[in-house]
Amino acid sequence: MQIELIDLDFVELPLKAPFETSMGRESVKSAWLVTLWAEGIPGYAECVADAHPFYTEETHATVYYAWKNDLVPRLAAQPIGDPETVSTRWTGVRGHRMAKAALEMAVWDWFGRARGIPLWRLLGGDPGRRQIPVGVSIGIQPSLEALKDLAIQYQAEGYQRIKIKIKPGWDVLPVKTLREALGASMPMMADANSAYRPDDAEDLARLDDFRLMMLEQPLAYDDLVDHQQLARRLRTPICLDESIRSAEDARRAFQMGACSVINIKPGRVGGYQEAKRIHDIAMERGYGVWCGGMLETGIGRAHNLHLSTLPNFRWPGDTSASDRYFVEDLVDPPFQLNPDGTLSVPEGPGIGVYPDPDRLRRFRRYHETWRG
Ligand code: OSB
Ligand code: MG
Repeated sequence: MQIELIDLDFVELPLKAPFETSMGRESVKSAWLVTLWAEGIPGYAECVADAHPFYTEETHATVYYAWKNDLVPRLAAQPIGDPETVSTRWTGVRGHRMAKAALEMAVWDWFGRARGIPLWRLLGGDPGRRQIPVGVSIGIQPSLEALKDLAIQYQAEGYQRIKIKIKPGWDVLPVKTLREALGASMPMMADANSAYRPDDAEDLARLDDFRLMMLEQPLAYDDLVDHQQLARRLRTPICLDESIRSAEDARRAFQMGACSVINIKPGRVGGYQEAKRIHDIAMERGYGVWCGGMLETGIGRAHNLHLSTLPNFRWPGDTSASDRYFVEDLVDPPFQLNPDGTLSVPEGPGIGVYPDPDRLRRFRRYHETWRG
């Protein structure tokens, strides 16, 4: 394929309820949507960068300039024969993984559409995994009562695992409350988004009483060493999110015992190719992964479901149904939770969904077209 045109759409979708974490509070989901055009066929992806550099350092602004100055000129310079080769176009360009990922993932979607096959096939997914087990990630709530009500509601809807956001002062009591409310057998976990310091190990060890499946990213966003020390101290397995940006990070983390699980988000690690490498490194070493989320619209959600068909995605993902986030998603029909707590992988070519034109018009705040 030779990229002929790129449509950039900046969208804002109101969230049903604000999402609060140790990093802050969000009431609106904003994102760049990328559409690559070649031979009259589109390739869609959503960039997971946020407005502010709280989760990683990337923002809508850094993504825009990385695309404009470095990534798009390299990508559009010559035809692309195979989506596996996309990352070789930006050899020497450091960082900007979310910006790289959106372009690479749009190329993968394009190849799926051009060949008339669903993306999961192109990625090498397991044909037996067409329904993806999913959980839900619950933000910090105004009260224990509110948390309990929400978790019970999601459990009743059929979500297979409940994850809650924690921070110092909102950890042991919320976890204890939920364990009692949801019952001994409900899979539960907690995500701190780097809210703790190594000195907090004693407090974190109190979470060991509640049989959490894992504790996600308790310490610094760029750390492996302190997590290694903490992992020795806790019975609860450590899962890393922010700290793992590449397959090399994954190799180091497993080698030193900094974690025993990785939350894979293709946007965080630079795209599908790197995500697959991390998946494979974990599998070779006997560890599992699961697919995280970034409150994506239906476009990013579809991408995450296709990735989750790979065989070593062992735990329910954060890819919840559209109505957990939005009154109206960008895609129509929205993603719905099956009664067995799964989301179905879309079956059409590529990611199998596209932005609804009417909704895109209503949610779009800015548009730009680039010619290749
Ligand atoms: O740390 O996994 C995270 C949302 C935004 C940024 C970071 C994270 C999250 C979530 C929610 O936990 C995942 C989702 O429901 O998409
Ligand atoms: Mg996380």
